[in-house]
Amino acid sequence: MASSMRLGSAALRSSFRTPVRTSVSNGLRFYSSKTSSLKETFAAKIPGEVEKIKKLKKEYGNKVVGEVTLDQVYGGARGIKSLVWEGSVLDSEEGIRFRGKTIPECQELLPKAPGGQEPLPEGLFWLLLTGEVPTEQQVKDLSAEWAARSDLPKFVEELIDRCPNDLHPMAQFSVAVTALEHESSFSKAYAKGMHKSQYWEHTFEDSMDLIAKLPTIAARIYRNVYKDGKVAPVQKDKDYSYNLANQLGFADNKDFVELMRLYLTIHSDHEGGNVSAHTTHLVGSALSSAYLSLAAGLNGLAGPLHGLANQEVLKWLVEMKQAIGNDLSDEKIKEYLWSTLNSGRVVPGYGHAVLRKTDPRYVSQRDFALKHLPDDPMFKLVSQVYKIAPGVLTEHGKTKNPFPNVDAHSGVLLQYYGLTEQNFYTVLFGVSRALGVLPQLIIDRAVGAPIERPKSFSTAAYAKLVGAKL
Ligand code: HAX
Repeated sequence: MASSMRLGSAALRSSFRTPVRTSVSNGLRFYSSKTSSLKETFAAKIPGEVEKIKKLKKEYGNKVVGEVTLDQVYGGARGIKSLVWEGSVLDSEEGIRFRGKTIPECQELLPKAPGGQEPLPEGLFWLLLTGEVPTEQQVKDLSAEWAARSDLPKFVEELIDRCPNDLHPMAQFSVAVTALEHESSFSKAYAKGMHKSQYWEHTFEDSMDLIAKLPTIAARIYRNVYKDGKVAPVQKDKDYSYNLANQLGFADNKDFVELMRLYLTIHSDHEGGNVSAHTTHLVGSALSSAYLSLAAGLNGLAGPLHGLANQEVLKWLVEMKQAIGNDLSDEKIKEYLWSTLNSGRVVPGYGHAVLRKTDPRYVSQRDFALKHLPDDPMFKLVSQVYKIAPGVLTEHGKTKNPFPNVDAHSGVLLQYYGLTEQNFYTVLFGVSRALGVLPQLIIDRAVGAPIERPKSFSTAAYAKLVGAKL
């Protein structure tokens, strides 16, 4: 690995000194000098990052960073330190920081659309990949870049169109992203015989293409399943979130567009151990392309204990509303929460594997609701649940975290603007998640991260290891 890092750094230094303007170079596509601006910013950082890791490993490589108990082995690897994730770190009390910045700090620092108040997710992508807050112009260029790359191959459009309407939107999403493998610059170059130093560039190109196409894929699924099947073309002069909102059919409402900007920013990254992030990273470690890696991550996001919880929450809230009507008294909410728990189900949107306080992603969505929809009956219900559920869950005594996570709020915001089809919600989550997991995939390939291969044992072997007689 060390030699590939050395070669990578040298090759990068020479290949990125001058802006690349050609449309095809060494099998890599460059759309304009603007493209290389993000690429150059990132490329300039690689030698330093590689050096840092090398030094850390050389000087501290044999230091112990933690111990592992048998409980952790059988407990879903909770808390075991074994992953590297540069974009974000999750503190159990404080919540997520993106490159050291809290959500409110990102809301303040990242560029916004003209007249907008929420950050543009383009800026977050830049921050996650490079560690730097981009300028407004850099973000504008990135919006244009993604719009320019957004066309879907015909066969992918047809593939989506042929999916039965009752195939879950997340399965359709995964099928479409997997099929884009056909376009993979990485896989084509690998098949021809590519040098390790080029891995990251092809991963970068694939990631940029993939991210650019996600809104069109998402909108095509939505319009096919729930509307007339017609998808508006991407507007090349508009930002990513505007285009997603417009293609879904909701851009007439500028508050919905703002919601998309916030939503796509805050759902992107939540460090490396969650199922979608870890899966994308793991599959990528086998040198599967960005398309195959993200598709795998999306399949994990589609599970009800992970991303699908945002669909489950709204379904659960709607059922609760039907059951209790307009009586949102503490007693009624408490009763409903207990009926959920007593039927052996989890309260969706509550609890977390790492967090032990209210998720700041929940808080930022609550702030949005307080600003834009304070009188919405469903928001009032969500607020009441927020007041009562932590006490009930604490009394129930199982969950380590009785507070709400990101999924407890998102559905209520979407339904307020008319996007009521809950089964679609996780697709939006998936579009956002790509903006968090793909920067790490590019970084993985740039620093020469190895194929992942933790050790497993059988129960009999663990018993022997700890000296147990079973
Ligand atoms: N309602 C009822 N019981 C809950 C609970 C909840 N919201 N959260 C946890 N528990 C239970 C667990 O099921 C577990 O019970 P058993 O011992 O009987 O298996 C016990 O409390 C201990 O769990 P934990 O250690 O607190 O939580 P985990 O790390 O095992 O799981 C989960 C974390 C998020 C999966 C869990 O809290 C949960 O199922 N929450 C509801 C679903 C949800 O909101 N998922 C989205 C999480 C955020 C996310 O990934 N978004 O994409």
